[in-house]
Amino acid sequence: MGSNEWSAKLRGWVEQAARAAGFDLVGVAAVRDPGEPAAVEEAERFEAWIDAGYAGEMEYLKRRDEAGRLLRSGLQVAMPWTRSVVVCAMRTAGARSSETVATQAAAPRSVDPAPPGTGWIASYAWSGRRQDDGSIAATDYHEEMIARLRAIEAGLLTQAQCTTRCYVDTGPMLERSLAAQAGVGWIGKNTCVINQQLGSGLLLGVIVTSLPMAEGVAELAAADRCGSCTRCIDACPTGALLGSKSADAPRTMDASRCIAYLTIEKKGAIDENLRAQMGRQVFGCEICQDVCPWNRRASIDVNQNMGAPSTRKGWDSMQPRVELVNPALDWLAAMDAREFKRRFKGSPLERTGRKRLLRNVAIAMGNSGEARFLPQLDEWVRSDDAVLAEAAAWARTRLLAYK
Ligand code: B12
Ligand code: SF4
Ligand code: SF4
Repeated sequence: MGSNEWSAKLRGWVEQAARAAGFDLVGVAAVRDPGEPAAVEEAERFEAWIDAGYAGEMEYLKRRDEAGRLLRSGLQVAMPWTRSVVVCAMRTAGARSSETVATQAAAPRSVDPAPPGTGWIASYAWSGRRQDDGSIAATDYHEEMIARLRAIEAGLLTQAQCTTRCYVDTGPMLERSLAAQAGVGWIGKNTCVINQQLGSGLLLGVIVTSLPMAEGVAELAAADRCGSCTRCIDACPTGALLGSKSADAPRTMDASRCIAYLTIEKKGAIDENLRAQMGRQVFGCEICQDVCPWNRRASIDVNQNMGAPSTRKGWDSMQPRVELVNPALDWLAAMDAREFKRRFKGSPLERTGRKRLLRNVAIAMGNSGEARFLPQLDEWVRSDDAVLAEAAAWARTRLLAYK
């Protein structure tokens, strides 16, 4: 007969299983009762965030149940049966890149000097799987991680009597908050989960379970190590981070100003007042992570709390695709629909699509100071795609002003 609660033994088993599945970090946390002060505080914080308009046009974050409660304001809103979560974390292809890009002593960063006329693609989207011919085909962490979570889930169901669900990104929950409760890391002023050893170049996956914690099995919450630092807040080009010098400053962002939102999520035209600040980012943004001292210090050793050193399993499908580091803007611009599909099918860029990527490339060209991009922009100004044509016209005007 299987266990019907999280004993220390079962937790030890799940930690081993997660490492065997290729995760770098794992933690277990009890789901808070909705009436608990910390749960009420979190629900109120999330509601206030939505009410302030910080979610921009991300309508899925604003969904409510029939009683009017925000679906993401607490795990038990959408899934009343939940009692605990297993939170797993895997380093991004970018965080792993220093180990495979032979010329780099450290992972390449968006804030390092780069060849003129190049853009930046967020390093979580660099991942790929090596093919027999030596090339690397794009992969997406959602699919890679969900398969690994399901392998752990299958094992868990043989060890314990419970109901489970696996989620990567898309579940009705605040994954970062659950990760903090499970001891994966603390929530930094850049709003990312930061692990003391591995930094914040982490992707999260969650197994929700109906298993309660056994009495005396404590959670291992990680200490907050931001202190009076404000590097991320100071470096954010659009002023999206709303924290302060104070160690207990809120860890909040106005996502409607965040370049990751503008480049990946925002459909249509991007607010003209934010375009110049977008710099060369064409997909996502990592500036507030790249300036964080904890990412400089990140090593490949897993937090002592979590046990053995990081496994290399899972590497096969999370290899960095070196051609996506500092991609030339004219290389991206020249990709027709077929070439875009060939390069990005199966990658996180596929969902954002070529149309939005070209809009972002046009803006980055405008910010580049490189007059050689004027003919491409002239061509786009005549495009049938009104959003691209308008972004190109803006970029053209900006480039001409550099002269
Ligand atoms: C919407 C979303 C975005 C939005 C908004 C981001 C944001 N900061 O809110 C945009 C598009 C901007 C975005 C960007 C990115 N994202 Co995103 N995103 C999400 C998503 C789908 C929902 C997050 C959400 O609900 N945000 C709303 C705010 C209010 O929630 P929150 O930040 O979780 O904040 C809560 C906690 O911080 C908590 N809180 C605040 N203070 C404290 C203090 C304590 C002690 C505790 C316990 C809690 C707590 O209260 C808040 C709730 O009100 C999650 C997946 C998920 N389901 O959770 C991924 C997720 C957060 N994103 C992720 C990633 C990787 C990114 C990018 C790095 C991608 C990129 N390179 O461009 C950037 C990072 C930008 C940044 N600095 O945050 C990872 C985070 C990994 C990590 N190490 O933290 C996640 C978990 C996806 C995943 N499965 O791995 N993202
Ligand atoms: S991801 Fe970029 S735009 Fe968003 S908060 Fe961080 S630095 Fe600012
Ligand atoms: S840059 Fe400083 S304040 Fe920002 S997340 Fe890192 S340690 Fe915290």
